[in-house]
Formats: sequence, structure tokens, C-alpha cells
Amino acid sequence: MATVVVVGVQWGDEGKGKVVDLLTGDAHCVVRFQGGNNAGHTLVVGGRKIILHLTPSGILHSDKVCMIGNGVVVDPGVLWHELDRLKEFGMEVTPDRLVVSAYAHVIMPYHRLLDAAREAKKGASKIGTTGRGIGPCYEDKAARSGIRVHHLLDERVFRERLDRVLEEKNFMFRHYFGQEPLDADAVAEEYLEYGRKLAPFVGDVSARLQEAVESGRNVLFEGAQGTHLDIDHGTYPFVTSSNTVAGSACCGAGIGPTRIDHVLGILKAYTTRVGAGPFPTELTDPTGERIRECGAEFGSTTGRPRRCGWLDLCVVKDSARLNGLTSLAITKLDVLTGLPTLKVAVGYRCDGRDLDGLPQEVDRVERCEPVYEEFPGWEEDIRGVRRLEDLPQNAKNYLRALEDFVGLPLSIISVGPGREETIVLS
Ligand code: 2SA
Ligand code: GDP
Ligand code: MG
Repeated sequence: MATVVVVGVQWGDEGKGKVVDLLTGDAHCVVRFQGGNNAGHTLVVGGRKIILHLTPSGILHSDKVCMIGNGVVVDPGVLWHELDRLKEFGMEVTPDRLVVSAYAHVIMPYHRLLDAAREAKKGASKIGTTGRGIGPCYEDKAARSGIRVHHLLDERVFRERLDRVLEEKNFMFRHYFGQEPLDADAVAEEYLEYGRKLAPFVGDVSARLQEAVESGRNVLFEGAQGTHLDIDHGTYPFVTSSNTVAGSACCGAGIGPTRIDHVLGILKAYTTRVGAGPFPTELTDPTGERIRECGAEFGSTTGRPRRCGWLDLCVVKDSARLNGLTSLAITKLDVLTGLPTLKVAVGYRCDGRDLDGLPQEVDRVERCEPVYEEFPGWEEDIRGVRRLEDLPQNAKNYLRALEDFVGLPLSIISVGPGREETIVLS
């Protein structure tokens, strides 16, 4: 296995959590490198379900180390809540099992307020963010006015930075958004307390990774959101505020590109998107409804209904290029059971021209009409299948066409949410 970056190749919620949990069995450590608690990664183990927002999806393996890299934005209140939930789940997380980078940026209360206020101001043209303060936190990081985890550990430095940044934020709240300003003392008290609790978990993720890699240990890098939500390569401005592509693992964890051996792309057997933005193969008809119902397609963080549509192989092919994928894992194949015909987009018609990839500009994507290939479906329940040869022939044909079109092999086929509901090919 060596070092593997796992990324979603669509618009998120491909089932990255399930696959990372499964692969953790062979890994030494699992690292998150971007995003924050906008992510919702679902694990179903022994019939019990847990949704992780910040903690890497390897955490249920009690002998593995999980790390939150510098590229992640950390809401400390959410992290504590999650660690409490894990304790209730029977998994106590101690500092020898979770390392939080000192350089990760902290989501502050004004980030969450700004996220909501900006969305409200945008009205109908809103992005449909998760409201977790992700964008405003990354903004401050780029503006060099962010608060990093290590700042929480030094009262004087923290207070100085907080006062400076709050002066500007409160001006905005008062004069632009017409809202009450935040009280610096109350914020400082709450966050310094988080700092005290976090202190034993804070460490040098980059150095720990170097150590692991040099001793030949297997490392998993767990992407969040999906390739087409990438701030540069996604359907801008309907994207998240971090780079979600595999290359981001290097800067978001502090490891060089020569250290990455494989990139595994996770795709769903159909497509979903939550939030606004173009989605050429979206189904707004009873078939879309049926997929939402059978696939339980509701946001793992916000509970919002996800938009559903046919598999778009152009989107997957673009992701193969953007991430340098070496193999694919397909999830939720079971959800397609019972659909008489399956459609798959293999190109687009846009402004009278044929295209084989998604255009970069959102208004052009909106004018794209998918060109579909059709495949006959299957009726058999496949959730109990554990070997490729036992899948219905039509399911095998669907998968073969996918591999041929994208030019990559499938290494995992997931046929249910449970860890064991999986066909491992290589
Ligand atoms: P944000 O909050 O600033 O990152 O939102 C910007 C866009 O990114 C999308 N986004 C997501 N899309 C899919 N899944 C995500 N995680 C949750 C889940 C989402 C939920 O696992 O279901 O519960 O609603 C996620 N996080 C961010 C978001 O919808 C915006 O389009
Ligand atoms: P992530 O953000 O990529 O980790 O995905 P989410 O956890 O947000 O959404 C994926 C959903 O699909 C979760 O509810 C998973 O439990 C579920 N899931 C994952 N793989 C499968 C599968 O093969 N079949 C079915 N039916 N559900 C799956
Ligand atoms: Mg999710």
C-alpha cells in the first residue's frame, strides 16, 4: 500500500469515509489535509453508524494514529464534541492516537457568523455552504490574519491577534451586516480554554509523517469534499474554499510529492451534489427521487437533501487528470439495483459543439447537454456479493464500460454502507 491519497472524484459524499475506514486496516496512520467540519464522513461498523467531521476516518481502529494536518481548518468546539461522541461509541481518543498540527487554522465564532451573513446577502445566488465558517477561515489564512492552533497555546500572542482581527470583523458586523459586534473577552475565554484542552494533542504532523514514511509505514491521506469542489479546478464560485485535489495532500500535511505512491479516486455509481452550482446530469424527476431515497442522499453534516443524477464519466475523467489517479473505488452500486436502464454521460453538447470534458466556466457548464450512453440494469440484490464474478452480468458490463472510458482499473467495489459490504479486487 505505501502512501495513498484518497480523494472524491465528483462533488463529494462519494463514500470516502467508508473506504478510508476499510483501508485503515493496512495502514499505520491516516491524515486529513484540507477542509474542516464541513465534511461528513460516514462509517458503519458492526451495524453501528458514526459520522466524522474532523477526525480522520481511521479513528475506529484502536491501534492506528490519526493526524489533522496544517491544511485543515479546525473548529475546536466541534472537535471536542466529536471526541465525546467517539467515547460514547466506545472509542476513547488519547493524544498518542490523534495529532493536531500546530499550524492548522482555527475556525472562530466570527467565521461562522460571516459565512451565514455572506450567504444571506447573496440571496438567490448563494453558494449553499454548510455554514461552518470554512470560507471565512481560509480567507483569514490567506490574508495572514488567521489564528492558528499554536496561537491558542500562548495567551498573550492569542489575545493580541484576536483584538486586532476583531476590530476589523466587528466594524464589518456593525456597519456592513448590521449585526451586533462580538465581545473579545468572551471569545478569548472560550478559545483559551480550548487551547488548554487541545495542548496535549498538538504536534508536528509533517515531522511525524516523515518518520512514518522513512520507516516504510503505510500512510493514508484522506481527502474531503470532492475534486469538482476544488477552489481552483472546481465549478467556481460554487466550490469550497480549499484545494481538494490530491496535490493538496502535500501542502496540507507537510510532505513532498515524491513521497506519494498512489492516488485512489472514490466515485459513486451515480452523481450527487449538495449546495448550488451546475450539475449537467442532474435528474429532477422520479428517477432522481428514487436514487435519493434508495441511496439515503441527505447531507451528513447539514441533513440537506442532495441533488441526484446519472453517473457523469466526463467528470470522472477530468478528475483522473487533475489528481493523477492510479485506481478507482466505486461505491453505492447497490443503489442502482432495480433501475431498468442506466444512463452514463460520455460527452456534452455545448453551444452547438461537442465537448469531452467539463468547461471551466460555470455559465458554459450550465449550457452543457450531456451525451448519454445507455446500459441495461439488473434486478438482483447485490449487497451480499463479495466476489466480482458473482455480480450480475449487467452490473459487470456497467463497471467494465466505466474502466474503459476512464482508462483506470477498479480496485474496490462497495455494495453497501457496512465495512464488510465490499468487493476488494486488488
Ligand atoms: P463550504 O461549507 O464553504 O465548504 O461550502 C461550499 C460548497 O462546498 C460544498 N460542500 C460539500 N459538498 C458535499 N458534502 C459535503 N459535506 C457534507 C456531507 C455536506 C452536508 O457530507 O453531506 O451535510 O450538507 C460538503 N461540504 C462542503 C457545499 O455544499 C457548497 O456547495
Ligand atoms: P463521504 O463524505 O465521501 O465520506 O460520504 P458520506 O458519508 O457523506 O456519504 C456517503 C453515504 O453513503 C454514507 O451514508 C455511507 O454510509 C453510504 N455508503 C457508502 N458506501 C455505500 C455503498 O456502497 N452502498 C450504500 N447503500 N451506501 C453506502
Ligand atoms: Mg460527506
